[in-house]
Amino acid sequence: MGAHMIACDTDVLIVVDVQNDFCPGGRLPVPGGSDVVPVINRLAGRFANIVVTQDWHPHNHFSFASMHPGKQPNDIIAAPYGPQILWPDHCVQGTSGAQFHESLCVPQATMILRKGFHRTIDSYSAFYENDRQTPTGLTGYLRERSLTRVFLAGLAFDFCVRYSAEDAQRAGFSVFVIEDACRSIDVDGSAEAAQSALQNLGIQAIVAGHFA
Ligand code: VGL
Ligand code: ZN
Repeated sequence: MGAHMIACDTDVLIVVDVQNDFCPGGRLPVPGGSDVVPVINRLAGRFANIVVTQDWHPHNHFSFASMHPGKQPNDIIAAPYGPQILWPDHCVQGTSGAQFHESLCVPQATMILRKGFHRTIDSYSAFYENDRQTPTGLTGYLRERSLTRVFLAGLAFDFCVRYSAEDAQRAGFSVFVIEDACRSIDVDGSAEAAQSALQNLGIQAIVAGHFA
């Protein structure tokens, strides 16, 4: 990846979950979460194609610790589809916490993809829900628009960005994670686990400066 790389018409920037609840002051704050906003705003000017994702849960979502008596955020429960970390209530449909950070400026984005709306399935990836089987439709959207290279930025690196990257690669896209345009939640070593998972898969980590 050269230092003067400019995105072309097969490239799409996916801006993951830059929402108030994932920023300082929100319900599930990602440390330094709002720091990605100016980086993404600058990056966005380089892309002709941008998709924005929005975590969008019903108020009684299964991933909320509040739905499981005696459980706390960060506890892990056995879901039908495997282990599920429990979270504080966050990104509830229609609330201010679910809105995008007010300084996020990507008016040229052509699609807003909402995920996590099935009450009993969490959805980290922008492509598949956590059961690994329920598609969001994003693969079809990208393919129909002949977009082949996926660039990822946003929150949180160790959950939604990580699983979006893995699914995008599995679907056959070339995947790049713009590391300084992401921040991690980092529960129980999840940031390092995400880092090595992506590295082992050969998913390329780049920095925003590549687009300077
Ligand atoms: C996310 C935890 C729960 C994310 C969403 O956007 O990374 N993490 N819901
Ligand atoms: Zn969520």
